[in-house]
Amino acid sequence: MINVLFAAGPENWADYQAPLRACFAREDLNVALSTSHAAAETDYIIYAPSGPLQDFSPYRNCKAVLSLWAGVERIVGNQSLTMPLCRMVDPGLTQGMVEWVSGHCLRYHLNIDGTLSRQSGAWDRYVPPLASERRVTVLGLGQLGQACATALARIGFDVTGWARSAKAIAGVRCLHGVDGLSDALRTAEILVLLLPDTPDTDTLINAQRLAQLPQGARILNPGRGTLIDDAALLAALDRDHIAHATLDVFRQEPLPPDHLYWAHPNVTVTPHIAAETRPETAARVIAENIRRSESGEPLLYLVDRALGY
Ligand code: NDP
Ligand code: OXD
Repeated sequence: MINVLFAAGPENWADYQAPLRACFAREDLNVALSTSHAAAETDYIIYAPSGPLQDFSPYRNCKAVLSLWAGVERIVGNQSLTMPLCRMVDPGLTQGMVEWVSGHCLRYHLNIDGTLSRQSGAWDRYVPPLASERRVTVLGLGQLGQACATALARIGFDVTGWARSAKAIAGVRCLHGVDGLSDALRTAEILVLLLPDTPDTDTLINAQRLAQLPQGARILNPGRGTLIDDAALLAALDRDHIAHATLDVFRQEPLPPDHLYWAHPNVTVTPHIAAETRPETAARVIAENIRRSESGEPLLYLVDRALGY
């Protein structure tokens, strides 16, 4: 019997219980799934940062912690976590992110906000350029950034991507390193942030880097709030260097009611909904990883604890 502890919070239990059981059965895994296994008898832990479990030290026989979240900044530095940590790479989550990013890029590209606010009776013909004339930069070319960059290139956008290491992605101009970042920013009419929250990415988008963006650039941040220096972004918005920002993630969530982003006319706030882990598809990933571990195969989506993602 394999004891799997669901420690991803009571609010998720109802949604995940049935898909997980179905996937364990499909993989022929003899699993006891519960929200309350004895610590020493727990083989795997399903984790979310919103869940109650933060001290992993009693789980001395646990073979892996399997996160339901893609971003692991709230667990990766946990000193009590001595077992392998896998993050979530879920086709449902990826598809959600592709839809959110593509939708908001098209919204900016077609000036949909401006068109909707012009219902005045004036026959004011705004003809947008074609997507091939619109330069979009995606910072972060991992599971999500790569899928979004590819989708944007398929729509026809002129896409540049940037990551820590060199990449080759069909239809995307791939850059990396410090020089690559300046190039990637210089051309970004629309900038998409899909980097993880790590010490290296903290406040990457500061005043100096915002100044490198073209006049009138727009920013989409579905990555993490820590990527942006908020004061610098607000200043760049106030002087119209940045025309608009759509922000899904924040240093403090929920975003406090008195935060300047809420009232700013050129900011759209979305409440961390860009992409949600989907129980049906995520359960397959969890079951596949337990199957792999039990048969001695390498785990999928292992987090590099030194890099922080
Ligand atoms: P991945 O780990 O697959 O990709 C991360 C990417 O960022 C990689 O391309 C990596 O480069 C790059 N990167 C990391 N550090 C640096 C750095 N210092 N300089 C340059 N590039 C760097 O993550 P995902 O694509 O799966 O997810 C990205 C983030 O999206 C998550 O960490 C999370 O914060 C956020 N997210 C937000 C959601 C939402 O609803 N708003 C939902 C899910 C995720 P390299 O390829 O070279 O390693
Ligand atoms: C995640 C998220 O990291 O929802 O999965 O932000």
